[in-house]
Amino acid sequence: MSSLKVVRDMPRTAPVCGAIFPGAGKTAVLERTLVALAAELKIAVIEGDMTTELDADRLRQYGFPVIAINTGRSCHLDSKMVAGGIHRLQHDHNPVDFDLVLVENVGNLVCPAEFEVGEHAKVALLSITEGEDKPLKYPIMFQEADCLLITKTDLAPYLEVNIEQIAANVRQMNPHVTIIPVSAKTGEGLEQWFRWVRQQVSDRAKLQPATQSLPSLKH
Ligand SMILES: Nc1nc2c(ncn2[C@@H]2O[C@H](COP(=O)(O)OP(=O)(O)OP(=O)(O)O)[C@@H](O)[C@H]2O)c(=O)[nH]1
Ligand SMILES: [Mg+2]
Repeated sequence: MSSLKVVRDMPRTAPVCGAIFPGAGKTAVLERTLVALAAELKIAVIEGDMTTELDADRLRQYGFPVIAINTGRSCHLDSKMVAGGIHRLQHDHNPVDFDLVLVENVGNLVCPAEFEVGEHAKVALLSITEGEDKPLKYPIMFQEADCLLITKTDLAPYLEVNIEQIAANVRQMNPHVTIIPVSAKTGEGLEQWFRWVRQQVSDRAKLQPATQSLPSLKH
């Protein structure tokens, strides 16, 4: 079985992959998400970084399993790495029956968009500090995303940035993407993000009822 299929067949999960720009606020949004959804969902995190477990350590304090994957010289996670992470989850938490596996990809604006990891939904994050033109200059991630979080909206009063224009540029690339402006600092927009995550999990649960074991990884 290919590693892509292993990830896609992960029972009752909706892996979400947030991946764009170092420092866009991926880990900050994940921290908020773990706190907000702790009571209702069993969550695991696969945390990809080129080096260090700094982000994984930030997330471990919330009590959910966090698998750290160092990609070394590679600028993105691939499906084999994520499948390996899922099997580590299975080994440490048997039987695996997670409602949601969140995957933080390496912060990078090109590579993570080009390599599938088998996620059921892809979330891109773009900070308002990056400017309105980035969706036009780096279109691939925006074309691939199911959801775009426009992050750090609390900084809007200090910047000359037009959030409506960012959203319009993204829609030009991808008319179907769900766009949610958020601030992990003030909490603005996060309720809408949590609703979107819950909806992904419930849609996925309807498609694939829970099972008690994972498919084996052969490659
Ligand atoms: N003002 C403001 N700062 C934020 C917000 N979210 C994150 N930050 C700050 O932005 C910096 C990067 O946040 P992270 O959550 O580490 O970003 P990341 O995308 O996970 O970064 P990498 O994993 O290194 O690519 C930190 O200094 C955060 O405190 C926000 O909503 N508002
Ligand atoms: Mg991070």
